[in-house]
Amino acid sequence: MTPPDPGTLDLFAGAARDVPLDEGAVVLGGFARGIDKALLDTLADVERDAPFRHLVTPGGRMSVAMTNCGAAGWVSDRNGYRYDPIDPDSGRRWPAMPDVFRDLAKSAAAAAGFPGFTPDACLLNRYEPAARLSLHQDRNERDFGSPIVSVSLGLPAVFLWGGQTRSDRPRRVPLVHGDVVVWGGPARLAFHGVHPLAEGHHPLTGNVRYNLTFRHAV
Ligand code: MD3
Ligand code: FE
Repeated sequence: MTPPDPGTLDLFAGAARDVPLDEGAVVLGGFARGIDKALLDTLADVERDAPFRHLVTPGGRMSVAMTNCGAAGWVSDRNGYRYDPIDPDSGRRWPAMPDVFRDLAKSAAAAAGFPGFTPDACLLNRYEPAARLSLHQDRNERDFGSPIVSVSLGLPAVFLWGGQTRSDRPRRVPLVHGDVVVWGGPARLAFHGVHPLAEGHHPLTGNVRYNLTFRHAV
């Protein structure tokens, strides 16, 4: 038996798979699929200027590798987290946010009911098998009135959608290549995380999942 190729297996065969998760949160199924190669080529450009690295948080070394583009980038060290216009590894500004990234983020936000989204920070996450993100809130941005737009590329992942408190039992939401999720309004400060990535092979990314999150941070 040949395993299905995740690049061509499409159970929904082009049909929209838009799933409301909660008030203010919606999965735009496959929204970025048509421009996946452009996104990955552009990601490679960003990575050339600002390589992925494993940040250290007050809780230890992250299994997810990260980099940024845009006017500010999310960084962390033993003392805590912040948005910073300078990449601490290079001492230079983060790469500018590419138009193909910004245009996608703005059109996804508008499609989800958040017109006028002006992202100024894009955090790029790279998951290799077993990499995970424990339940957290994103609250380092100055403006909780703006949504966050997230784009999944490469291997599938199980996203954990918690509630407004850490103790709410999280729901599991599968996210696949090309899915875009928009989180705003009452969903903006929900707890969320990502299950350890399963081994796999994606035709465009190999054994890796990328996630881009667009934020209005500064
Ligand atoms: C819900 N990234 O970078 S994207 C993160 O798949 C992060 O790499 C995950 O959580 C990933 O902070 C999840 C979905 C996401 C991003 C931000 C959110 C969901 C969110 C902010 C508020 C609520
Ligand atoms: Fe997050």
